[in-house]
Amino acid sequence: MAFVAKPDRIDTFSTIHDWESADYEPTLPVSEKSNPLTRHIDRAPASSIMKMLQACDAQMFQEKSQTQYQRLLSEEMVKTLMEVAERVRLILKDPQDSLVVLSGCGTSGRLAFFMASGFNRELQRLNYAPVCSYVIAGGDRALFSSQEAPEDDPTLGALCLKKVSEGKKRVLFVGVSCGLSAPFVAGQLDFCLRHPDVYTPVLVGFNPAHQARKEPIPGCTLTFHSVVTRMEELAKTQKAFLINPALGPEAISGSSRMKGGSATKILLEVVFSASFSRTPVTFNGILQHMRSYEKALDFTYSHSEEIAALMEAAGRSLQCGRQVCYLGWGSLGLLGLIDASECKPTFGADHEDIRGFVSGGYKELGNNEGDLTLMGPEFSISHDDFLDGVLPRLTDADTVLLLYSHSDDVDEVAKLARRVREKTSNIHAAYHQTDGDAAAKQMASRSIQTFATLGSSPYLQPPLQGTFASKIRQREFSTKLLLNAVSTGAHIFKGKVFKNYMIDLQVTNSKLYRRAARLLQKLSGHSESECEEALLKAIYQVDKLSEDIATCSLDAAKAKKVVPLALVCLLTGCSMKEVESRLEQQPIVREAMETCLKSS
Ligand code: F1P
Repeated sequence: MAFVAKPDRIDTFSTIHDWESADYEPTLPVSEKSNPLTRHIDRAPASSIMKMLQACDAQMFQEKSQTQYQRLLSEEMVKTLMEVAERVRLILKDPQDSLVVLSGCGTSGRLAFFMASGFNRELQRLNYAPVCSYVIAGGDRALFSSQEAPEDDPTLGALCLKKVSEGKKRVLFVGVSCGLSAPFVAGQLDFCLRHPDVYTPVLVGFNPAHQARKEPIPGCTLTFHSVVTRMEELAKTQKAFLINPALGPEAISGSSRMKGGSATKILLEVVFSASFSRTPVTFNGILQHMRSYEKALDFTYSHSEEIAALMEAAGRSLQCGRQVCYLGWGSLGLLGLIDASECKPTFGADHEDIRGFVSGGYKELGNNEGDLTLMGPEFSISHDDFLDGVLPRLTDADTVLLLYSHSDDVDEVAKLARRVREKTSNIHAAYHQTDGDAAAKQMASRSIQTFATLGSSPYLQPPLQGTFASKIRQREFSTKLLLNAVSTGAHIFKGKVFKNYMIDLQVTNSKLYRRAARLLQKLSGHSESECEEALLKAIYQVDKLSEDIATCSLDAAKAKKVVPLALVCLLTGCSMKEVESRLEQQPIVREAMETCLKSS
């Protein structure tokens, strides 16, 4: 049987219309649509992947067109950001009884942690009390490992929010769900709406309100959409706030860690830095600050050639079953940890494939639950852990990427680099220099000498504007883009992407289950119920479904290559075991799928 992809209506379609057209994938919210720009990303060389990612990221800053969509730079959006910034100021005036809580699931929760920590550091530097807290679905273990199941639990969300804000009289709650979809966040927003005397809810996401998820949440009368509708009503009197510009579809369909994560970082940083400043919050101030991220984006992609070389190096390592390690300092190190942890649910990666390590480990992070090292190998995150557990096994087939800036201890960087070089010549660095002062230049030239023998090493020096803090944040933004490009590209080379779909995603919560079922329908042409049946069989690795499987928790489902298994079973009618052994013979999932299908 030939590979039976459903006739791809979009192929001809997108040349005429773009994603904003009302009839482009009309049943999908923007955050789940496939991006016409990246349809052939799975077959592209690194340089073309970089061009596609650049074009996709640039969509974030496109101005509002004639369509229904609010955009990042829309007037309404900027005004809402100003209003939220004023609310943060009220919290700062009364730190004893007030609190800001940032919360989300997966990447959104990790960024909530990342920003809450960064904002608190900045507040202390400015002699304010640190008023920011974070909640991540699944607790701190979800900061560095894939824990998607708690995302489905609205009651847990509300409980966690209640716990973190116990005793406070005024709470500004910022819930992030890129797809306006996570029940955990819906539960938190509902809790705020039921306690308006204390809580003001702010929702950050990247779909218009009418595209919020309407799927019923088991055991609960809420839907994400019903909560958003209530918020819209209250937003008219500024008792709730919706920050939900459309960014355009992700480069890899549904991969909200990319643009979704980037825009979350931009929006919240713009709001919070406006509120921390001693000058009035102004429309132009907010707009200019957002535009500075656009400059940082352009600057980052001006280094596309070097980033493409890093992507190729990382891809070669993954292709031969070896490892990519990010060794970072400060917040750049934390971004490395975050990028690495996202690869598991997105690409079905093993936690060893791409790993992050940060100098100082948990001491540097200051997370709620402290040192998690004893929870297992995934939670070993310090450079010492790298030296003890990974360095001895490194070879030239592994890729190491150092992430640091001129304000880090460059001697320490050089020392670690020397030790890594003894084991592998495949070492690279993404180095940021933000100031033109003499000391920084001297340090930079020292590090350039140190790394003269390194592989591709983009020296990132964005034309930064603004305060000390905003320079750091743009440097982080630039690093996030670089890391997302490297890990996405490397997994494309490993065959984990088909067209622009993640074909080996982990199916560990209801959103991912729906996404997988939809993909099966698209690729096989089979009915919804047939695809769901095949998916459940693949998840639980059985040829016949029993009654109780439908009620099983997806959390318990740790099967690998679920979507490829289900697809090949659907199209060939072969047993699970047969398909499994065929897939094992070809480790490149994309090719395995095609080979199996052609030969059946
Ligand atoms: C949250 C999230 C993503 C993750 C995966 C599962 O999405 O955990 O961060 O990559 O797709 O969902 P959202 O609530 O921010 O849309």
